[in-house]
Amino acid sequence: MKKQNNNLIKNISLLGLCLVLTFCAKPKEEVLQQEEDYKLQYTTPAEKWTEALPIGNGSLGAMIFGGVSQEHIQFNEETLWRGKPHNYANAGAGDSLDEIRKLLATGEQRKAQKLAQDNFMSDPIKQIHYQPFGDLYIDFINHDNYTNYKREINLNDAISSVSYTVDGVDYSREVLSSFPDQIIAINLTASKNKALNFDLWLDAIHEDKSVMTSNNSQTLVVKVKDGVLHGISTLKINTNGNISHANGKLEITEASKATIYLTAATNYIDFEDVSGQPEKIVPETLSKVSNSNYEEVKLKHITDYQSLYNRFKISFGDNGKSGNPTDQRIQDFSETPSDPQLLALYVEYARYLTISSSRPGTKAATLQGIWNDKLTPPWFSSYTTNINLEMNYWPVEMYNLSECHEPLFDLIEDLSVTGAKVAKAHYNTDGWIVHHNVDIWRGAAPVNASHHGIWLGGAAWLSTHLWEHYLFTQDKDFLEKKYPLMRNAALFYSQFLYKDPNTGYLISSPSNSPEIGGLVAGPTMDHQLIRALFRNTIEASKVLNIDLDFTSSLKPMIAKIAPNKIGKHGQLQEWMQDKDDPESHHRHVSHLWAVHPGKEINYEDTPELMKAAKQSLEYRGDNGTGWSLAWKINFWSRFRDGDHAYKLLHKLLSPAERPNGKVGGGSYPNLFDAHPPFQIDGNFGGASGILEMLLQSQLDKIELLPALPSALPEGHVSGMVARGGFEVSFTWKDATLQSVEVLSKVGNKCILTYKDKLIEFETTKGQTYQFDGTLNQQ
Ligand code: FUC
Repeated sequence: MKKQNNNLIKNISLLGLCLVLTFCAKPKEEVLQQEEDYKLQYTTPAEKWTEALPIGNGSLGAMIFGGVSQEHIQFNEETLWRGKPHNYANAGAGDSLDEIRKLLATGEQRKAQKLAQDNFMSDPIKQIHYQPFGDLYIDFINHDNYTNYKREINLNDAISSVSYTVDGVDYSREVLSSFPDQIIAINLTASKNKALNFDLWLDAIHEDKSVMTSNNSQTLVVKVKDGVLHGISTLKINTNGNISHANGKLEITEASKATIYLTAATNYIDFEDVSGQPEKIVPETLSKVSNSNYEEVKLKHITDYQSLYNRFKISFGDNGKSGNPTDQRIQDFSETPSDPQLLALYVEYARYLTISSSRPGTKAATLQGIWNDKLTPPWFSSYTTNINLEMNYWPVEMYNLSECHEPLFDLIEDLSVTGAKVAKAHYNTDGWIVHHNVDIWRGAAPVNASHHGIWLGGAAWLSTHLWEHYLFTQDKDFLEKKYPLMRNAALFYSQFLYKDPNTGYLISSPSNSPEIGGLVAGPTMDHQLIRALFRNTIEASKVLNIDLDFTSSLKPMIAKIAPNKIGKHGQLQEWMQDKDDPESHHRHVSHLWAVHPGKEINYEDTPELMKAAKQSLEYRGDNGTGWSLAWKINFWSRFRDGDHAYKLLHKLLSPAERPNGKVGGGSYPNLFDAHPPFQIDGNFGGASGILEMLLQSQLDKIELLPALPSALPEGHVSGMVARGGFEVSFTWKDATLQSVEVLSKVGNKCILTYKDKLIEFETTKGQTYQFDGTLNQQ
C-alpha cells in the first residue's frame, strides 16, 4: 500500500465532479453511448481463480470468487515479494565481453554462450517472486439452497457484486478497492431483519503467518520465505448485528447489513529501503475510514474511478448478446465471431485493468497486473522487458489514461540506478541498461541463461515510452524531467555499440532476438530499438534546446548501425545473416518491432521493408500464445488489414480451455488473457490492437479507420488520444466514417486523414473542430 498524496486525491475527486457535470450537459444521444453498460456477468460462482473477478486500486488487488455458502476473496498488496535489496550486477563480468564478442564474430556461438553462462550472468542468476498476501473467507450459514444467483463486475463503477435469494430473503454483496481510502470494502445486506449470519476470517498460504482476532477486527501477519519483507493486513467490521469471536473467526449474527474494511501494507519502501512500518500504516489507514459509512466510501470510490474511466468510450453496437453471461459469450464468439459489444467490452475491461493495477504512485503492472495467488507464480509474476512489460502500457495513452503510465516511468527511474551498475560491471560503459527481466529489487543484469537472458534492448525500449508520453501529451516539463533517462540510455548504447569485424557496421553484441536463435551478434530488433532511441533523444534535445553536443554525436552513428535487410525468402531478416526459417512459428516476432510499436518501417517511407515484414509475419503464422496473438493484431492493423487482425482477435477472445481439456492462448472465463497461464499483457496488447484498427497517429498525422475489419461496420469512439495533443471522437456506419470531432489540447497543427483525403489545419488550444465523414469542416 502507498502513502497518499491528499492533494492529488482532492484534485482527482474535483476532476471527477467536473467530468460528471460536463457529462450531464451532453446531448442525449451521447449520454446513452456513455452509459452503455459494460459488465462481466455470470450465473454461477467461480470455482477456479481464472473465473474469479479482479478488483484493484493500483496497489491493493483482490480476486472475488462469489461463492454462496462460502465467499473467498484472495488478495494482494503489490509490494509483497521475496528477496531483499540487492545489486545483481556481476562484478568482473565485463572481463569476458571482448572474448564473447570475438567468439560470436567467428561463429562460435556455443562457446560464446558457455563463456557468458559462466562469467557474464546476473549474481545470483535468478530473480525472485511476487507473492500473494492473504485470503478472506466468509461462511454463510444455511445458504446451500439458493435461487436468482448473479455475479458481476460493473466497469462503469468498478464494483463487483453478488446477489441471490435464500428462503425468500435477498442477499447482496458488493466489493470494491478504493484508491482514495486505500481499502477494500465489502458490503453485505439481507432484505430481512436479522437474516444475515456469517463467520469471517483471514488466512494465508504463507508458511510464516499468524492471525489475531479482537472484538470487531482481525489482523493477519505474513512473512515471506527467503526474504526480508513482511506484511500486515487488518479487517474491521461494522454491523447492526451481534459480533463475537471464537476459534479464530469473527461470528456475526442477526444482522441485516455489515461492512468490512480491509487494508494491507508491507515494510517495502523502495528497492533499497525496507524500513516501512506496516504496523503503523495499517491502523492509520483503517482509522481514517472507520467513521465513514459504506455509502460514503462507495461514492468517493466511484467519483475517483470515473474521473479516469469516463474520459473515453467505445461502442461497436450491440447485436443482442451483451446480456448473456460472459463465459458463454466467449464460448459463442469462438463458434461465431459476431458479438461486437464483446470487443468494446474487451477494450473497456483493459482500461479497467489499467486503472486497477497501475495508478500514479503505485508499482508498474507485472505479468499479472497485481493479481497473483501463487507462492511460485509463473515467470515470478515479475516484469519481462523483452515484450510483456511494454505491452502492458501500449494502449494507455490512446485510451486516455495517461497518468496510469507513470508507474512505468518510476520503474525506469529505478532501473537507471541499478542499470548503471550493470552497465559499468558488464560493459564498462556509462549510462544504464536493463536485460530481459526485472523484479521489485530492480535487478537489471542478464538472468536465467545466456542464450536468452543477454538481450540488450531493454533500456532502449523502455525509453521509447517516455518519448511516446511526450508525443501524446506534448508535456515539455515532463520531457525535461525525464530527458536524462533517455539520454543516459542513449549514452550507454553509444559506448556499447561495437564495430562488427565482418561487416563494418555498428552492431549490438552480444545479444539475442527474444527468445529465439540463442546468443548472437547483431539481432535486427536491437538495431531498430537503438535507432529509435537515438532519434527520439535527438528530437527531445531539440524540443528542449539542450544537450545538442551530445545528441549531434548520435546522428552519424544512426547511419552506421546495421540496417534492416530483406532476405532470400522475401522476409525481413531477424539477424545479420540471412538465416530465418520460414517454417518457424515462434511466438516472438521481435524483428518487426519497427512496424509496431516502432514506426521506422512503414508504408510511406519504406514500402519494400513493409512488404518483407508482412512476409515474415505470414511465415510466423496466425497461431500463438495470448500476448503473441495480441502483438500480431497490432501488426495486422499497421499492415492495414483489419480482417486479418480480426481473425486473430477471434482467437484471442476464444476460450483458453479447449474441449479436449488442454489450455492454449485465448481468454479465461473472467476475460483474463491466457498465455497460458494468465498473463495480463495480452489483455492490454489486444486492446491496443483494436484501437490501432480505428486510429493511428505514429506518422505525424491522424489516420482514421486505417484497418477497420468488416465485422465492425459501425461504431463510435470518444476521447481517444492521438499524438500531437489531440483528443478525437468519431462515428462510423456501413464501414464509412460519418463524423469526427477533434479537441486540440495544446494548439498544434492537425493533419487528419481518412481514405484518400487528407486535410491540414491550424488549431487553438482548447478548441474543438468538427467534420463530416468526408472531412469537410462543419
Ligand atoms: C517471455 C516470453 C514467454 C513468457 C514470458 C513471461 O519470456 O517468451 O512466452 O511470456 O516472457
